[in-house]
Amino acid sequence: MSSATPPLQATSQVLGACPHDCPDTCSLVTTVEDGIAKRVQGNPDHPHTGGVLCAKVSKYTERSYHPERVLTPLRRVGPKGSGQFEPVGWDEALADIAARLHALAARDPETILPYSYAGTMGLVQGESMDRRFFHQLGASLLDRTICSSAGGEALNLTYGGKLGMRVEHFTESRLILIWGSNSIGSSLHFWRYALEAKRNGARLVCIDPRKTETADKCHEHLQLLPGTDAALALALMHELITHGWLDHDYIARHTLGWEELKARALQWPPERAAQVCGLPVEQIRQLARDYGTTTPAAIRLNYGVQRARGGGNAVRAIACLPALVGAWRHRAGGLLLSASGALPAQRARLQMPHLLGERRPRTINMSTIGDALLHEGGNGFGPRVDAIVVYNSNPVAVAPESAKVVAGFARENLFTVVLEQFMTDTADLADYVLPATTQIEHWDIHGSYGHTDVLLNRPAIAPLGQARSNGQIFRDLAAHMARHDDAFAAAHFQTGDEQLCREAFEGRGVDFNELLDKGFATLALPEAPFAEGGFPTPSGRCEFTSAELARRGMDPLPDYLPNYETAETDARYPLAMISPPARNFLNSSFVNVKSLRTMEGRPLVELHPDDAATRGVAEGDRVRVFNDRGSYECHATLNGRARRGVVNGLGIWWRKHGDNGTNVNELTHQRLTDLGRAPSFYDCAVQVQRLA
Ligand SMILES: Nc1nc2c(c(=O)[nH]1)N[C@H]1C(S)=C(S)[C@@H](COP(=O)(O)OP(=O)(O)OC[C@H]3O[C@@H](n4cnc5c(=O)[nH]c(N)nc54)[C@H](O)[C@@H]3O)O[C@H]1N2
Ligand SMILES: Nc1nc2c(c(=O)[nH]1)N[C@H]1C(S)=C(S)[C@@H](COP(=O)(O)OP(=O)(O)OC[C@H]3O[C@@H](n4cnc5c(=O)[nH]c(N)nc54)[C@H](O)[C@@H]3O)O[C@H]1N2
Ligand code: SF4
Ligand SMILES: [Mo]
Repeated sequence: MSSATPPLQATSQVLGACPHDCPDTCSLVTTVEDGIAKRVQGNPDHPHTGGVLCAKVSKYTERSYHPERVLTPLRRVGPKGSGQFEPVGWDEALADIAARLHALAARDPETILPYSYAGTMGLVQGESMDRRFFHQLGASLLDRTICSSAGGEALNLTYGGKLGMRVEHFTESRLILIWGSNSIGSSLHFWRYALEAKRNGARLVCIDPRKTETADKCHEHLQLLPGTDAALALALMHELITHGWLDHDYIARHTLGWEELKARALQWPPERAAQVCGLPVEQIRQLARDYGTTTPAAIRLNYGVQRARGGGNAVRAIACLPALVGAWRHRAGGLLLSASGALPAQRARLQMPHLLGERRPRTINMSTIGDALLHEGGNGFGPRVDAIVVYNSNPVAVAPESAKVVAGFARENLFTVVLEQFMTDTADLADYVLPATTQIEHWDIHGSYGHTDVLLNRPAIAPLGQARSNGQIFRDLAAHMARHDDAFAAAHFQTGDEQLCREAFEGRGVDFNELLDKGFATLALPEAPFAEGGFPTPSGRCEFTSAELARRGMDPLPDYLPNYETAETDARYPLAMISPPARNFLNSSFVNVKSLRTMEGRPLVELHPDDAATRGVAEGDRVRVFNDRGSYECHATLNGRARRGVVNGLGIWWRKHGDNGTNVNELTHQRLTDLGRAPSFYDCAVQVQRLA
């Protein structure tokens, strides 16, 4: 079905993997005719993909062959941000970049910062040669917190790892709580399993401040206020306890801190939570009854819950529920937030942290990149950041408090290199833009955070124009660095992308030949991970109380922490804004694909009709959404998806497509979550005003 290198025969089908930051990690089949990719489809032989792709990646060829692809290296000629660039040869660009990075490193390598996230989730194009390069350099380290680290740390503290149910077993669940996830939009293949469960008679419950497409299709929707999930979870515990809907045997054998958690939960009668969450008390009681009396019950938790101040505590509180009712005993019971902890990847081999030697560079949090780039240095921060190398990310659009991010990237004394496929908001502010390949042009290998298969991605076509893979770019950059520093001449800076794919799971129970043959391989993992306890925590139990949190001087039990920004904290901004992803974009990717942008229409904010009426706003009106940090102009829609007091600013448009050159992140702030040092994107108070 596939060919090892770009195909020689006239028509072929090449197996790949979807690179995007999505839990589904689909297996792709690219049809190639005469060296041109004609279409990208879902692999019918891969069970999780089931031959179906989302609308976005069905348009992948439109994205790869987009007329606005960056296909040559570009060097800035005008002032920063003027958008004036000239094409430049690879050698000239890389020689200059290497010379400038070398000069900075000779003074202090911590002045250099890599900035990358999950533009591709591939282990090779995402986190291999790049890391080797920056480790050798001794550059500042990046704390990659922008998405999942609050929930991730909460799982680590409670279960001992990012571990959970196998997604395919949701089909056998009798009750599914879809908690903080618009699965139809963001995890279509999980939704297919949930639908199968529904057909088998399962009850589906959605817990989300927004009336999403997913909420529309569930039996019940709890439309709580943003950032109040911990209160809801504690009230559910209260009901489980007072009604005796508990698995005492499981609690006694496999949990830590039951008496303490019980005392905490008993402070949360449903009436109290109803007040905090803005929910009818009967709805909370009913959910507790369903959860306490239905077996097996499963929770599909997702990242919507953890993007507020108390997001880590909320995930911890929710993660306690399956242990209380013994849901883990069944393979179709328990919880799934992320299964990425089970991935046996050879990360150290790919990334070579030992190249740091004795050096221990400072770490900069990607979620506060605005402040970091504006920092003059000193005061415990270390040196000013003088160079940033961005790849697989578009921070100017996606990082919080954009005004500061833009000001940081606009610094004339910041040397910025962006590896990109397109002229994003971030690329616009670069000194050099280096053309990167798309997924159908390079090798890669992928784990998944929503299922437990490993996928191989083969190149289907030759790189377009002069594009090079990230792996290739860092190999080439290392070759230029070697003129200044022998260490970069080492053989590990020459490992090719295909070889890196082979090394990624070598000796870890994943058969590369099976990957070459089928495109995917399933990890050998237990059917029900915690049926017999065995949590990889220090105590070996599900830790309701955490000695680690106590050691940090924090509350060892999960609790409800109110949002940073509420109507009470500042009466001028009475509306809570959340900014979940738009269905036809993937974060800020695909915003430039015309067919998808047409489906999304234009930048929107969803308002409740009552909140609109008091502001004189009608359907389709232009509005200004604002707070002290900035102003975002877009159009209002009263489509029934917003609850009273909450506005939904769907993300993440490119700033340059915005009515006033901004997007939702003009309004978000850089304060971090309780756990995991993550951004609190959905903890953001605003006001809305009609524009003439
Ligand atoms: N189409 C599409 N798919 C995507 C993405 C995309 O941009 N577009 N992004 C990908 C990425 S990077 C990620 S991390 C995943 C995210 O995957 P999910 O976390 O499943 O993301 P969403 O589906 O947006 O679900 C977040 C939901 O949480 C809700 N929410 C907001 N605040 C709260 C709250 O306080 N409590 C509760 N209970 N719910 C809340 C939002 O209204 C939204 O419906 O999706 C991935 N998939
Ligand atoms: N307000 C608000 N902000 C948010 C969120 C939200 O819900 N609300 N969600 C947050 C979340 S969950 C996340 S994960 C972040 C995501 O933020 P990012 O990780 O920055 O994701 P994208 O916006 O998709 O940008 C990825 C970029 O990588 C590029 N790219 C893709 N593949 C390659 C490659 O192989 N090589 C190179 N060099 N480039 C490549 C793409 O062209 C794209 O421009 O945004 C966060 N920001
Ligand atoms: S974005 Fe998600 S649903 Fe769409 S093809 Fe990729 S993995 Fe599948
Ligand atoms: Mo994310």
